[in-house]
Amino acid sequence: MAFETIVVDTEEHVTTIRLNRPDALNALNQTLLKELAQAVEEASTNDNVRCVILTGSEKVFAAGADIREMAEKSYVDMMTSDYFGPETEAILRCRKPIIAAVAGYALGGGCELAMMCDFIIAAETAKFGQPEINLGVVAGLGGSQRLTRFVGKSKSMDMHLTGRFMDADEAERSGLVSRVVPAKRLMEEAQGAAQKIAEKSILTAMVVKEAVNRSYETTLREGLLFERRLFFSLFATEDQKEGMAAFLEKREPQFRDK
Ligand code: CO8
Repeated sequence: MAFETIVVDTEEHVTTIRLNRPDALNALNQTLLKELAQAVEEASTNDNVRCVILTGSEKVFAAGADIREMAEKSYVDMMTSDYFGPETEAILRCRKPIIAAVAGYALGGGCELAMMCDFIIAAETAKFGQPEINLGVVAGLGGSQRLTRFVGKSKSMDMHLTGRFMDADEAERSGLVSRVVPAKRLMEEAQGAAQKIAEKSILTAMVVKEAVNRSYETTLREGLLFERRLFFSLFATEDQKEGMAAFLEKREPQFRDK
């Protein structure tokens, strides 16, 4: 399927979605969000796909929501269209793991989009920020909530109130990104991680994603109970039998997603 603002490629069970609006530094407009939601939904429901990588260019992941598109909108326009709402819901509904591979700027909605993914691998060139305050607005795609959960109140307030950018080292130190690699190795690293995930049982990977995400939505007590129930439930699967048998027989497991 041909898209206008993204490039999608599926190889060896991994779908790579590349944001592609170079003239606007991959700014997120309605077309891009709709296309992205469609590509993620397709990957989520395609049995051949086991992991998704979301990336931008070498210079920029995404410089935020498209300021040109938003500038003249009214409160009523935003409210009645539920601007970006259904599209981001579609991304969050994806049951397959999504890795964000970030080089260059990930600002505003760009930073928020990366944080919607399951984890972030950053190039040394990555720069994260929530500079919406410079435009007279606040984060609107989860920045005030997710960044605060990632890096804590003090750093999140600093980022949102001053609009300053965080480099890759600081992002790794603060827990925003899982790994930092030289820029030229970014896609290799992301693909390596995606391949590792693709080798697992997709059933188990989906359960892992659900369990970790639940930790952001619930109390510790409820989360622990939820995890325990999921753990028990996996004993109803062939992949649990295969995984444990393979360990005991000192061989690689052959998962069948059953
Ligand atoms: N929207 C639209 N166009 C953009 C954006 C953007 N966010 N960012 C850059 N561009 C465009 C520029 O206008 C310029 O276009 P042109 O060549 O036609 O003038 C082109 O991209 C190149 O940009 P620069 O010349 O500025 O490039 P620099 O390398 O000098 O600077 C920066 C790069 C630092 C990234 C700079 O472009 C910048 O600060 N961009 C804006 C960053 C920003 O403020 N992001 C937050 C946007 S608001 C947001 O994301 C809210 C999300 C919540 C949505 C909620 C929905 C419910």
